Amino acid sequence: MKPQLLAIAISMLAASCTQQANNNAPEQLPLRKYIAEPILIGAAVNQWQVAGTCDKVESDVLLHNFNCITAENCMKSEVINPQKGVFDFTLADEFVDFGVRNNMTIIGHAPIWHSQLAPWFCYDDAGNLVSADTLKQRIHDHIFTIMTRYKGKIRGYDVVNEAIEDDGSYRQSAFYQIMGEEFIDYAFQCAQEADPNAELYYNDYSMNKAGKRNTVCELVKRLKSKGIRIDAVGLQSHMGLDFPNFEEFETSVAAFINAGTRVQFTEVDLSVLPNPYNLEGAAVESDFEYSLDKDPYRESVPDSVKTQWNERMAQFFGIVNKYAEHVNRVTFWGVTDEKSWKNDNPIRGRKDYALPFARNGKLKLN
Ligand code: 9MR
Repeated sequence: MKPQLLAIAISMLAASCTQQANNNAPEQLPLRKYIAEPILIGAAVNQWQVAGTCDKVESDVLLHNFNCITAENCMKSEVINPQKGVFDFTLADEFVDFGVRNNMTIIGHAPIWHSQLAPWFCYDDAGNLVSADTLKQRIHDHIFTIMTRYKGKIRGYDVVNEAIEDDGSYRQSAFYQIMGEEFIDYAFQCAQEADPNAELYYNDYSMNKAGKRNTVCELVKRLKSKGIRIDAVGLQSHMGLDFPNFEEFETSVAAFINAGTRVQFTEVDLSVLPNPYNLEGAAVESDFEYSLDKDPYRESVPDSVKTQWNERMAQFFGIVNKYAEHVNRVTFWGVTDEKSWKNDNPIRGRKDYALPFARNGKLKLN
C-alpha cells in the first residue's frame, strides 16, 4: 500500500474507533441541548432493548442518546428473587453487561418496593405476615445478594421505592405493617453495608405534593441523623399536560436539596392523553376501562398539543437546569413512545406520546 493510502486508512480507522468510543460521550448526546452538564441522561430499559431483540429504531435510539440506564423491570423482587432463597440473575446480568459494554452508568431499581413484590417476601407459609426479625433477615439477604453481585458495576440503587403516600403518611405496605417506617432505615443501612461505594436513593412519584415532600425531608434528615447514608432523592416526574404544578414541584426540589441531599429525575415522561380520573401519580395498579374518546390521538397528535407538550417539557428542563449543581441525572422512563408504560396506564391499549423520542426515533423536542 502506498504511504499516503496507508496514512488515510489509518486515520479513517482512528476516526471510526474514536466515534465508537465516543458514542455516549456527553457532548455528543442530542439531549444535552436541553439538559445541562454534567447531568447524566438516562433511559429505563427493558429486556428486549438490552438483548437487542427490540425494534431497530429503539435499539439505535438507545445506543446513541443516553449515557445511563435504569432497570425498568428486571431487578424487581418478583423477577430477581422470585422464591425464598432463590435468585434469578439472568435478566439483571444481561442488563448490567449491556451497560458495561456500552460504557453507560447503571442504576438498580428497586430492591424494596411494595409492588411487583415477590409473593413470599413478607409472608410465612401459612400466608401470615412474618415477624419483624424475619423480615429484617429477608431484607438483608435480598439487598446483600444483589448489591454484592454488582459491586463496582452499578452506580446506585433506588433502595426504597414509593413508601410514602401523597398526604405524607407512610404507605400501609406489608413492609410497613411489619416494621413501621423502620423498614426504610434498615434497608438503607443494609445497602450501605453491602456496597459502601454505591449511591443510595429514595424514589417516589407525585413529589410535588406538600405532604409527601415533608415526609421525604423528614426521612432524609432522620437517616442522616442516624449516620445512615442517602445520596439522592429521586423525583419520578411522571407528568401530564395539567400536572404537576411546577411551582410545587420546584419547591420540593429545593426542599430536598435543603434537607441535605442531591436530587434526580428518575422516571420522566409527559403524557398527552386525557386524564379523566385526575390521576397524578404512577400507581401501577391503576387500570380503567378503555374507550375511544379517551384515546383521541391514534392517528396523530394535533400541533396545539405538541406545542403544549414542548412548553411543559421546557418548563421541566428549566427547573432541572436551575438546580443543575445538585442534580445527578434525568432518566426518561423508556426509550421511544412505542414501549412506554403510558400506553397501558391508567387505561390499557391507548396510544400515548409521552417520551422525547417518537415511534420513528425522531427527537420531538423543539
Ligand atoms: O414501566 C414499568 C412497567 O413495565 C411495569 O409493568 C410496571 C410494574 O412492574 O412498572 C413500571 O415501572 C414503574 C416503576 O418501576 C416504579 N414507578 C412507576 C413506574 C410506572 O408504573
